[in-house]
Amino acid sequence: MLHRRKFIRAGALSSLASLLPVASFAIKEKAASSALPIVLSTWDIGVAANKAAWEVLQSGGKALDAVEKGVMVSEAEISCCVGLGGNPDREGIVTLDACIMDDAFNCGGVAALEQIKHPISVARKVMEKTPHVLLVGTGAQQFALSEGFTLEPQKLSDDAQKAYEKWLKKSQYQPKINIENKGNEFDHDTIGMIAMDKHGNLSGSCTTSGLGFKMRGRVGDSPIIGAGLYVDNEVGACTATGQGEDVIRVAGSSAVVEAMRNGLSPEAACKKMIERIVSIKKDKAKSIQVAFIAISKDGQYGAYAIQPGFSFAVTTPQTNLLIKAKSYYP
Ligand code: SD4
Repeated sequence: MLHRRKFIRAGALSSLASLLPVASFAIKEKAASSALPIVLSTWDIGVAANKAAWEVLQSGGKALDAVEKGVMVSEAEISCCVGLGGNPDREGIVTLDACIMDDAFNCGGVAALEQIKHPISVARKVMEKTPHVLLVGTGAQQFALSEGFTLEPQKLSDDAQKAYEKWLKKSQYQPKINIENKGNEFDHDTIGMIAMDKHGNLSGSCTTSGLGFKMRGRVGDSPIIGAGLYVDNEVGACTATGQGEDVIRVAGSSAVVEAMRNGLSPEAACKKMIERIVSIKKDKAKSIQVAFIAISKDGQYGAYAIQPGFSFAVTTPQTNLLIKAKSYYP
């Protein structure tokens, strides 16, 4: 159950961070400790996820632990589309993608992982226990089992079963803006989370069941470091949601972090990448959604989307908000 009511919708506040003067890179090195810790995550499902992350952060825990614990809430929620409760691919099989990145360029991911409840935790094991960054398919599943994860039954949730049966009637691949799954605007198939702990260290996570009714074997941006997630502890962190193919082609999250390195605020950096995607897609941009959220090293945060309807959850010592992001199209 989401805890949306506890949050204030504060669209106007989303611009506050970007109104702060752009700090020079040297100043950005000094995190504004009064604003720490901070955690941001995508969509309304971020509200419940932030709550779990906040428990780690406020007790002095590491951002890396917070971003893992936080998104595990969404992965475990069977009525949510992020984990095994999500919509399947065209063959009727749920495949999960996830990645995680810490404050020292350590990173790990899994893609097309089946029957494992917490892909984010497998991604963390890939990061910590293997010489690799990304494991996919049966190899990722074998690795998970060898690390003590258990195999869940290959069964669709009731909602996903209904959605799949409906989809099979036409078998058309046509994602709907902001409603990639289940037809409920509060249910999303992806959560990206970025956090800075009280020591000023950044980490991020991203986990998804991917676009519903995707081709078998399709992998989106979410498990790809630089696309769905990027963290540079000297500069900032970013994660993405929406049409993964269009995030991958511009190395979206990495590009947002680079824009912050060049002095843009988090919101301005997200906006710049959204504008680039729109200019690449031309007219087709009208029918896709992509959104970025970002935190800079000095504790500013921001977001930007192609379409209206994207919200992100922000928790700091002073705030606990669900913010409607600004968008390219009104
Ligand atoms: C993907 N980026 O698999 C994910 C989907 C998503 O909200 O973010 N949906 O392409």
